[in-house]
Amino acid sequence: MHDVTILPKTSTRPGTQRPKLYKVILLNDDFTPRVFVVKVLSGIFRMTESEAYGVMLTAHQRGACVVAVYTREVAETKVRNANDAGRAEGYPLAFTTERED
Ligand code: TYC
Repeated sequence: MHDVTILPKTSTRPGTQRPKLYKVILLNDDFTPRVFVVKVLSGIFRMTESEAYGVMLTAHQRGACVVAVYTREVAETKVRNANDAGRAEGYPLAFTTERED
C-alpha cells in the first residue's frame, strides 16, 4: 500500500500577500436624477439595469449604499470617472471609497 500525501489546497505560508480591498460607496443627494444614477452605475460598475436600480434605490432611501469592492487603483479610477460623469452634467453625484477591514 503506497502513502498518499495531502497538500493544502491554498497556501498557508506566512507572508502570503493579499491586496487590500476598498469599498465603493454611492451617496444620496437631492438633485441627481434617478435615471442618471442608474446609467452611471450600469456604465461604470458593470451592473445590469435592475442591479443598478436596486443600488440607486438603497442609496436614495438610506443615504448611502455599497456598490462593489475592488483593489485600490480600480476603486479610485472608477470613483473618479463616476464623479466626473456627474459633474459633466452639473450634478452633485458623489461616490467615495472606504478601506475594507
Ligand atoms: N435622491 C435623488 C432623487 O430623488 C436620486 C438619487 C439616488 C441620487 C441615489 C443619488 O446616490 C443617489 N432624484
